[in-house]
Amino acid sequence: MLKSCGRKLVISVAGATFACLVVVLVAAQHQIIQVAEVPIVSDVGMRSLQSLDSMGTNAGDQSSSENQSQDNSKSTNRKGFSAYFSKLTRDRRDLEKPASQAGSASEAPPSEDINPNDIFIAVKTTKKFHQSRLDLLLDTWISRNMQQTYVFTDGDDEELKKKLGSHAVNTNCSAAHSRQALSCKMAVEYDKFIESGKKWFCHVDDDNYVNMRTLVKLLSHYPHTQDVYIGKPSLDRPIEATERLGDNKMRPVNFWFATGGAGFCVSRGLALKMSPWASGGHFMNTAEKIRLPDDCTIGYIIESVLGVRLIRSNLFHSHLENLQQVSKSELHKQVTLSYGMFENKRNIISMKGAFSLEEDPSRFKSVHCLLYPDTPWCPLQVSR
Ligand SMILES: *[C@@H]1O[C@H](CO)[C@@H](O)[C@H](O)[C@H]1NC(C)=O
Ligand SMILES: CC(=O)N[C@H]1CO[C@H](CO)[C@@H](O)[C@@H]1O
Repeated sequence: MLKSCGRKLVISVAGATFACLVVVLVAAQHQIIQVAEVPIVSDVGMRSLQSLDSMGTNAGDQSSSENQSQDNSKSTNRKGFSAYFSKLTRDRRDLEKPASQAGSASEAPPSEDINPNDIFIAVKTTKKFHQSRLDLLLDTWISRNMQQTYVFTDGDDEELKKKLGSHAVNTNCSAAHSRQALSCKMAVEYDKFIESGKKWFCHVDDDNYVNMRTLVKLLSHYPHTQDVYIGKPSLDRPIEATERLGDNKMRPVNFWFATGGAGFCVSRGLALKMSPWASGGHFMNTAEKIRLPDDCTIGYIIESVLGVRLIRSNLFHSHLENLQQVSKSELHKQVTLSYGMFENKRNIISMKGAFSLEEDPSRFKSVHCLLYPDTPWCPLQVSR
């Protein structure tokens, strides 16, 4: 008996040792893989840095300011993408304090009773992403928010028209990913919002999930008649730009802006004040004056021209931050989410969810089933 116990002990000790060894080996291997991956990822960073200089000619991804943003943090980015991510993490921590401004507001009693119909959501896309990106949004959050969502694109699409009717807006802007084309779309978004008469203008990209409940909750803490600009900066300091004043005169300007890739909102009161610089053809002219993309131009008009400060919120998320850091238990509290890809390496939120990674690589279907378990296509077993 004792003997057999001893043998069992020996076996289990040997087993545990073996298991430990396996773990160590796997970990070591993982380390090697991680190390091997860094140059690849930083290479992507470098390439997108190089492409910055040719901003006017690049085409493709719809996120605009990011290239510009990276340009601004060139020195840090030279160290590679992992450094960039840890910088973002630091930023996130730094932002936690000012953001609690917007966060604690959600604990305070609402200042205005609004409903989803008071919000105008502009989704910026391009024709080549109608299937690959937009369909996912139409199946998930847009399906619940048809009345307040408008899609701004650059080509006619009968299928999209059938689904969205007049809410599918062909801006007639160029499909290029140029600064001009992006500003052209933002200009149309702005004009359509003013025309809509709604209380809040919110802009998102075609890789954003919008949680309408939390968005309504957040905005209800601010009066729409006041000056409110809310979102998340992608830089840890104000962007430095040069304002062209005419007569070949230039002036340096510094201002914060909310990155378009995470989504941002502007109150109607503030949007109306922006009109001389944003309505009709003015937005394009303003963007030209500082030679920056659409979301930076919004920040310029609001912060530099009108002197209104950006309210930071950590509830908005772009694919340029490390999405793994969005807390699983707080997923339902976020206002926007995103997903991205770096050379076969996914940047997505971490959640088990109703669907596998293969079925739902962006995790948006799983998020949608978490928020709306009664959706017909959500698996029954995840009734929360
Ligand atoms: C785009 O062009 C079409 C056809 O000329 C026009 O009907 C539509 O109003 C234009 N869209 C915008 C946003 O101006
Ligand atoms: C992060 C980002 O938007 N990067 C883009 C920068 O521009 C190049 C084109 O020159 C795109 O391919 C990248 O996706």
